[in-house]
Amino acid sequence: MKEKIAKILDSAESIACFFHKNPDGDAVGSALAVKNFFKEKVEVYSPGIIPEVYMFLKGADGIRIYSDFDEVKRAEVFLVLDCADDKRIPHFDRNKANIVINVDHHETNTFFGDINLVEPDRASTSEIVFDILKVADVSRISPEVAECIYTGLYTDTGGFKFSNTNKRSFEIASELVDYGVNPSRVASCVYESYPFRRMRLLALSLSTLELHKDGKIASMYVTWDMFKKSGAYPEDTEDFVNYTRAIKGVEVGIFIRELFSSGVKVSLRSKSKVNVAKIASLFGGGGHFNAAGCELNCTIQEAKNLLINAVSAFL
Ligand SMILES: [Mn+2]
Repeated sequence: MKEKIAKILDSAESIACFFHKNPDGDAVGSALAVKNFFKEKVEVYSPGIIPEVYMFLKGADGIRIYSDFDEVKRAEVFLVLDCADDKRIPHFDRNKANIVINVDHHETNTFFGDINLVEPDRASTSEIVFDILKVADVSRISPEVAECIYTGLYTDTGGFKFSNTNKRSFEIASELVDYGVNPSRVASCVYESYPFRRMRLLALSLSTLELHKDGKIASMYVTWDMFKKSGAYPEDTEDFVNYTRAIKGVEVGIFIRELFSSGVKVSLRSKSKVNVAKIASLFGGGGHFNAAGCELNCTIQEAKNLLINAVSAFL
């Protein structure tokens, strides 16, 4: 399968890469690895703004942000990365490509591609992309390509902290260092380069932190008013949810962000026992065992109560 995908990508005249809304380091890293490997023939499209912390990756400033699918050019291959469902790509029109390739590691993947490479046991999509690129041509894996892949693996394992971190993660990381990655540079770019406005927002959000159910559940939220007060943007809330899980005794952390239009976006994190992807799927969302999310058309308080009740049933 990887040989087949490598061949298709290598011989294609044009490739367009896509990933989900609210892109994270794995989504951006996977796509930019492909861009930096196959160069000019690749165009990377994002349905939303790229979080500022990933702008250090080579090619990040060339990502096309689109609001309407009319802005997306026809391509021989649509390569969809780190995306469980093509419904998560707004207005996705597969008829603008000859072939859709779906490369992902979400257990909930819907196999929407013409070719589907889905490996739920992998910590990141980036490392699957790494496999494909190595098959295509190891000599073209530059330090920049390796850095994109490393960033995906590094962020999806929460800096090699989450339960998806295993021997294989470190082996891949070690291999990527051989290809020229500087781990301390990536760590500093990702976790020590936040805009100040993010910290102002975090201070406001942390004041909403609460424990429920004998301290097994923690919740925290961000309102539109807090965005206005801090000058921060929705993409600045990436990783806020991890503060809920960071508390001793907490099994499940809930983070709720008020959406501009209406409704809320919920992020769920668990330490080990609780499958939050299952809980998120009750509300039309999805994700991984320890990290998942969903959107709800209700207020923050309503979402908080709904989620606390749903999570309690799994404790
Ligand atoms: Mn991922």
